[in-house]
Amino acid sequence: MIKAIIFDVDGTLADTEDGHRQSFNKAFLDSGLDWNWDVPLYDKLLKVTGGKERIKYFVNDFLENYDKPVDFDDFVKNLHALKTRHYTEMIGEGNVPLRPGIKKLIEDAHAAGITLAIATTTTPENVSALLEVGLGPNWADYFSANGSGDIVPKKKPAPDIYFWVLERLGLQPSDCIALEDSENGLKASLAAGIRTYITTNYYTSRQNFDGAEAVFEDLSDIEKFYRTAKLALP
Ligand code: XBP
Ligand code: MG
Repeated sequence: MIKAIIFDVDGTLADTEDGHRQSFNKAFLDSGLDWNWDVPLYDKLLKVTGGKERIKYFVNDFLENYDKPVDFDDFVKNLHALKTRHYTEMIGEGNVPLRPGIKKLIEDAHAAGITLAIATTTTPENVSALLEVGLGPNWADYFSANGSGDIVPKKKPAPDIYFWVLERLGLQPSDCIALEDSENGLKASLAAGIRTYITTNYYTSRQNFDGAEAVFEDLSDIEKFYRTAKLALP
């Protein structure tokens, strides 16, 4: 019996990654940096989760002859905060809808008394901005735990954020299922012992999903997902 569904955010609840990419580029422009993450480069950079970690990955592994500022950590933190402002502003304009079937799944599961939670490496403000638009001002009422951002030492593919959520829910991994979009996310949820379903997107469709219970392009056929995951919904 599934007692809880744990949702990843970026790429799963909504197709947000290109919005992140554009927001990084706006922050670079504002900061006078001639960095531009085009889609092919961002596809490579998505190997690293977490925006701050991704900026450092870019500087260390993709830039040549770049003199890091002395207070490099502060520099990255400030640059990322600027990116988050751009991203939340963009999301607030309401042009990034929840992916097909997501709203119905959340409403059906919540109505049936299934516990819902979030396990993401993105920044908490990004989750609020997305779900205020997608689920309304009381979006947080649907979720019993909201694990996001820097609250754990290691981000996906480490399982830390999933362990953080399980601990808050007081549930065993076997009581839950996870919904993810990426190989990093799947590695994290599997390492936490949680059966995981995948919905793919432009950036993740070619990744390795060995170990997933099932892989869907999206949840537009939500009844098929309910049958596959043996969810007695609605
Ligand atoms: C996806 C990520 C995040 C976003 C960018 O998170 O790895 O880092 O790409 O958001 P998930 P931030 O799939 O776990 O939801 O810049 O706020 O990290
Ligand atoms: Mg994701």
